[in-house]
Amino acid sequence: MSRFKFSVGPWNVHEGEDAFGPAVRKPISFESKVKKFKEIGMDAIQFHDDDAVPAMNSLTEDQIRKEAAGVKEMLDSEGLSAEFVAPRLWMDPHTADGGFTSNSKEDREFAIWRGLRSVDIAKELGCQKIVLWLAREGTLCQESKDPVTSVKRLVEGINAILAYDPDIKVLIEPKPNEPIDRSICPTIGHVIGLSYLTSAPERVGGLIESAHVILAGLDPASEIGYALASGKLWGVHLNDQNGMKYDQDKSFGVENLRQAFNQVMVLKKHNYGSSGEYIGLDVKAMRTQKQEVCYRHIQNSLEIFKLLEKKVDTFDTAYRDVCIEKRDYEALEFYTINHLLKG
Ligand code: XUL
Ligand code: MN
Repeated sequence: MSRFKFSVGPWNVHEGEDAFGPAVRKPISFESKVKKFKEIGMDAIQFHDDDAVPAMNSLTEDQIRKEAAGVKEMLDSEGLSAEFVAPRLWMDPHTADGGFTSNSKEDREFAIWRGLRSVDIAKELGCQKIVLWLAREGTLCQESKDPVTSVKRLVEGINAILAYDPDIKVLIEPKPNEPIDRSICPTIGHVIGLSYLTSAPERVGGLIESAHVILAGLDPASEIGYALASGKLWGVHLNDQNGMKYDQDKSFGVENLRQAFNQVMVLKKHNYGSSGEYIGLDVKAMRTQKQEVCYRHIQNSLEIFKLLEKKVDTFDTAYRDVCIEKRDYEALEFYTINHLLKG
């Protein structure tokens, strides 16, 4: 029995469209996704603001709160919680040049408006976490944005969210690139540094996604460790990624099994989850997957995580310590691989 709680977002079951081709699967309603997530073994749902309240730009603040309250009723009836709300600041034409760091004042104000509405939605859903995946906070054209001004604008945006509600926590999800290049927060180190520039550093932390770390050429378990040591790991998006290419969001552990094992190891050993944090998944089905098996990647990720938990439990730490004592890291590596290969 896993001691962790698990979460997933509705975007993790999608129709298979990509930059080169259209949808290949039928859309599934939000309600039926939520039911299926519960059946698979999820404890909570992750939300973008407009997953909870579609077409929110054309609604009043009251209407937004009312719609969110309806979603909360639905979650309650399924016995599910909400983990976080993330303003979707990359789809809207207002955010073509970024949200908080756009060169347009009007667009920056729009980003803050969506940030504050995300807080309203989070309160209605009964959660306190706002996730900022800073999709377009960077640039493809270096001369178009002064890097110092960009950091200050980002801090201003976060400060506005922090000031709006004293219980809200902001979790920045770093990613080095895609859709933009030269991200302002490419790694968790940047996130933690930025947290101390805000008006309430104790309410600004991070959410680490395995694939984003691999895209930065780094090791997910090390990045997770850095955030845990800083007391700033408040969410994870476990998944996998084949090298430094486009963002693949593959099932957890399917490409880099040893790295996945070490992620589970560091999370378990250092009591991630003891303050209610979830093991969040951010995985996408391959485009080739048929309709009737379009949840398989979520089931697989959960199963692989649980199998790796058993591998962590049966890892011979006494033998590891002997190897460390003798400084025989070749022996330790062989033991680790052998342990993972054993049935
Ligand atoms: C993008 C990404 C997003 C965030 C949620 O790469 O990971 O799905 O996790 O906004
Ligand atoms: Mn993610």
